[in-house]
Amino acid sequence: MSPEILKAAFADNLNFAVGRPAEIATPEDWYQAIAFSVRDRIMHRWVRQFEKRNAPDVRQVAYLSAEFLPGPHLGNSLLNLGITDNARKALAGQDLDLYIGLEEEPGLGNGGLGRLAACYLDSLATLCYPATGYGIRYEFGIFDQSIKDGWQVEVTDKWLLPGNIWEIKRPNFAQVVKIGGHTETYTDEHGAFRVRWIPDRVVVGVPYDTPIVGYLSDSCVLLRLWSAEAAQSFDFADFNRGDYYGAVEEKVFSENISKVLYPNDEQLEGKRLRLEQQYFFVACSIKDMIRLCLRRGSTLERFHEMFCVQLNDTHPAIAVAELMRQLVDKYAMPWERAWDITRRTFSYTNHTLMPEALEKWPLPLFGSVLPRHLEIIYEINRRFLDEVRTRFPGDEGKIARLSIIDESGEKYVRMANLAMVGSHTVNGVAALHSELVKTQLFPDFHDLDPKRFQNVTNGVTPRRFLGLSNPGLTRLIDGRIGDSWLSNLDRLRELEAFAGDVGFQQDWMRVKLENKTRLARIIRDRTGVVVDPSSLFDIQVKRIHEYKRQHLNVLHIITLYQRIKHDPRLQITPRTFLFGGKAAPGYFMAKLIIKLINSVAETVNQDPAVRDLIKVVFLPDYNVKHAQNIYPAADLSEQISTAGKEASGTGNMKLSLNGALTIGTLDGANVEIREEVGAENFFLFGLTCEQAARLRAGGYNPGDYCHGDPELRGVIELIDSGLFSHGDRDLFRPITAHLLERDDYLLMADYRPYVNCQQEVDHAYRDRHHWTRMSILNVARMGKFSSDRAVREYADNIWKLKPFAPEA
Ligand code: GLS
Repeated sequence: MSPEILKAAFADNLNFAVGRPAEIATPEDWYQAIAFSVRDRIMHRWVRQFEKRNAPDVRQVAYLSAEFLPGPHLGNSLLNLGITDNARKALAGQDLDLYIGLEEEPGLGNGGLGRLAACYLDSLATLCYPATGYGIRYEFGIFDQSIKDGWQVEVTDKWLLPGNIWEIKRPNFAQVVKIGGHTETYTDEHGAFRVRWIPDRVVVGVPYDTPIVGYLSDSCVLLRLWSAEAAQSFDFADFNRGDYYGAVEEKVFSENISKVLYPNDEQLEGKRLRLEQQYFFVACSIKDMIRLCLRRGSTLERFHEMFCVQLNDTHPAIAVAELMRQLVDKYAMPWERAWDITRRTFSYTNHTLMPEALEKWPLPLFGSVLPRHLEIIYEINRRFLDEVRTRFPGDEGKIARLSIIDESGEKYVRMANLAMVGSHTVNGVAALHSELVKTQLFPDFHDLDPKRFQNVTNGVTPRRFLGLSNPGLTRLIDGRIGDSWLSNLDRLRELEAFAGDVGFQQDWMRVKLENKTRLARIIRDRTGVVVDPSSLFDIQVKRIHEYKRQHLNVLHIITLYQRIKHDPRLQITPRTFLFGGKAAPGYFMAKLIIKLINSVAETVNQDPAVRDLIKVVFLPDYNVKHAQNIYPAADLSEQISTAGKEASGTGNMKLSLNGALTIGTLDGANVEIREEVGAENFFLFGLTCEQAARLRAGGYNPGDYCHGDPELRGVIELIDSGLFSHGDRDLFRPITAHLLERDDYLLMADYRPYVNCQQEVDHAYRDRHHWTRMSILNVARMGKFSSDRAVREYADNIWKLKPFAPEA
């Protein structure tokens, strides 16, 4: 698409869609005009593919996810369409990057899980798989984080306020969803015994569609997000009686369902509204698939041939019971047949072993929201447990563990067991995690049917996280190995040949320095802290969680601080420690860790004795947009979770892909990253998963580690002395007391190995050529972690899905 054509398109859209004369157009107006022009081009592709996508023999994947975190669309869509340079030319002197930067991102997810879903949509589109991502159009996404006095403050995310150009409302495909009430039996016209659900209320789900275009592939996938509306938004009967508020009440009540994203990562929020959200989007999506299946002239007997449905964690697991309800109650299919179709339709990805994330709903609550589903789940469970009993007669313990209903105390519906029973395949998200899913999480299910278990190691899209975020490095790589690596990441291997090339290393260092200089400016503008771009940028960006151990990182910082204070002539590699991440609003310890980081930053950054050898920064409001500025500037990537706790991680991949070296434990995908990049190019420390388990089993006493290590003791004492809290000795006591008394995440045991490993990092960074060689090798060996590879594995091994050729 030539610059002239784009120029005309921008002008047309400024005129017709935005309605502003060029002379007075603001940057926001220009952003809109460009976005409309890009959307037009995506729509063109979308419409052109319509018939192919909807051909009777085309099988589709439906990716059901309560979270999608796509990031701003404009920059990525320009890149994927291959028109960034021409768009720049078309704007002749105007600042395209400024316009791209104006876009509000849809924060419809908490962290890794939602971002993974977005990476998979990018790869599904790029590889031309027919796919739809189904989710919720939250009016308010993840809160914006600001920092006041070192504490996190949550601010409502009003992402829809400026309007959302990328979505198209489709009221003609709206679905009605029932909630609450009771069930009744009746006899149908053929004399058959049937059940119907009489709800308390109904809401309408209206889909909003965002087409996602693939990278230079001409193909699109759809992100279809459901928004809740009242079935009847204004009750004239109430209004005429003079009850104005009553008349709009139902509207407010119904719209609540898609109002706000629950801001917890890896934590169950057992609230009625959350269950309603889950059911709402699942019911709309299943009905939408049934509609599409019937429209294509197929019968529901072939539903599983038309659709495979991936459950992104247990949040959409109610889909198993919903499909059964539709097939049995609405379409009068015999139970056995419906169950066979259901089992062939679903597959389930587990994303966490954290017990607090495993969803279970109190039975009375579940029954009051979904009375018919509870009956269906009982029947699924009864039949399933009968089978188990024939295989393991008399093993009541096993039956209790496998049951979808937890009856050990107060009764619960276990969503993971429902997902397991209703799926043909379950997978974990990294090799280690998939092993732990078999051995720790679902050992009884594994005994029952080991063939059902698979691993698909996560991947990330190199388009957004290298091509778009790091244009300098992209150009440098293109210059050596051509540009086809962006859709075939294994080709980065060709960079290995240049790892020792001094000229290439210098270019590599130059690009990194430019990226760091840019980030240093952002840090200064957003926090007021001045950092030196030539210092080592040591970065930990991710949700704040005790298991991710941001506070272990802080213990190291205080260790260095202590050393510098004790020895005024000490020479260490100057470092900038950068943190970013949100804490769940109700997670006290995580919020206190943010306060600790900011308090240590305040003390250390101002202390002249530190001689600027270390700087500590907490960059507020970590989100996709900010991540894109941070990854390219990282020298060191902190992946320091307690072994066995991080299912995979994906930030670890993005940072390494941008040339950061990892300091990490043998946890999640770190294990595979280390395998790929080579042990000599990875800073490993800490307990393994088995060692951690043994330590705990043997009666772990964290206090012993502290008392046996004067330096560690000094660090803890310094925190308790009130030095970082204006003399308040109690402020951080919940953290230090927990570390000394319980230390669930084994920081005390891993402290010394971590600090020693950091010393190796310090030394390694002094040899810049060697460091750069390691950095190049990290990038060269990241091919495995492309989401294209992951999506192909899902398609081949789980979904049995074929790409379609987008060109007619
Ligand atoms: C998560 C895991 O914690 C991450 O390790 C994983 O990379 C991600 C995607 O698989 O899923 N699970 C979760 O609930 N939030 C996550 O980020």
